[in-house]
Amino acid sequence: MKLARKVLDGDVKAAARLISQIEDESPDALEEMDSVYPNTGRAHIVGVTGPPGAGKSTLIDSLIYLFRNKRMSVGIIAIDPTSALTGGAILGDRVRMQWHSGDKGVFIRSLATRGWAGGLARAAIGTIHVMDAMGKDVILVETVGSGQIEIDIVRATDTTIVVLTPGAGDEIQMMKAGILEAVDILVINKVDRGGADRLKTDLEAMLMMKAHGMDEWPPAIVLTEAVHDKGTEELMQAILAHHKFLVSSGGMQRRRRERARLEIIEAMEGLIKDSIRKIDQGDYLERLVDKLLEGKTNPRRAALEITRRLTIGFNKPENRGKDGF
Ligand SMILES: Nc1nc2c(ncn2[C@@H]2O[C@H](COP(=O)(O)OP(=O)(O)OP(=O)(O)O)[C@@H](O)[C@H]2O)c(=O)[nH]1
Ligand SMILES: [Mg+2]
Repeated sequence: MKLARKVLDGDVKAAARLISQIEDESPDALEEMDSVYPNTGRAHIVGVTGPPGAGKSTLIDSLIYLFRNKRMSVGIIAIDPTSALTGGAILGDRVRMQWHSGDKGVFIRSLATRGWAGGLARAAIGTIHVMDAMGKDVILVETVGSGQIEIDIVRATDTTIVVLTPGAGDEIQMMKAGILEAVDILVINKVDRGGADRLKTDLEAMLMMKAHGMDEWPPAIVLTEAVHDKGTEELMQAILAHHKFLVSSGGMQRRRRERARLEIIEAMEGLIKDSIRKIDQGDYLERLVDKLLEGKTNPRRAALEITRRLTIGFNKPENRGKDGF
């Protein structure tokens, strides 16, 4: 519980260590998080997604300044599912964003894939909670691409920003892949390259097809030139306006509920995967394999037998504390 207490006091080093424990799925982190969870729910969580190189980090860099000017503290989480392979993008983000490293109101953390994608989503949500408990007013989460991780992160945020650039047809494809359903603010960046109006018209047409009820937020489209810091003030205003809308419409509560549900499901998946791994290591599975080969069981019956055993395992008093059962 020692780290958590320091995190609640805004201690950056303690927060960094706790996040590493979360990434490593350390049992210590579980215990620490017991003290963190009750102190969350205050921050505005903003997801910034879009294709590689769209200008997400450059925009976030500007947003940090703008929020700091309003005396709001900021947390940044840069998630790169490919960095395990390339190692490049996150380093790039660090180099740019370390500008703010002397500022106590800014906390930046990168997360990379180590294992399965669900693990990364889990680590991201844990990191969001840590920054929230530290007292950050806004937490910006940058993700690249359009894979499952995006969808999971989008489900974990209050406001979803999608950054696009003119002249890229495949970006529209990404929108069709489901992100459009969740988008709150669409940014067309690199307006200096030309073709922004055309993209804007296309996007407006797509958004028109999405039905909007009276009590729904109509997605905003903001044009920016991140490298020249143009349009970024409008982007910040759109973020603040969406936050205000969420609070007054009850949408915030709905999203938080969805996030809590996602976390329980992630935790269940993790628990079950761990158990399967354990069973895979013992000879119990081998005995079932023998039985199957001898024609004494079938795969479904064997799986049911394992599941029954798991349930018993979860309910054992000595496991109760550990796994939260
Ligand atoms: N011409 C122009 N270039 C821009 C603009 N905004 C960003 N860039 C450049 O685009 C490149 C990519 O910018 P980043 O901010 O790293 O983009 P990103 O979306 O974070 O990239 P990844 O994290 O690698 O996916 C950089 O060289 C930026 O300087 C803009 O408005 N106009
Ligand atoms: Mg980036």
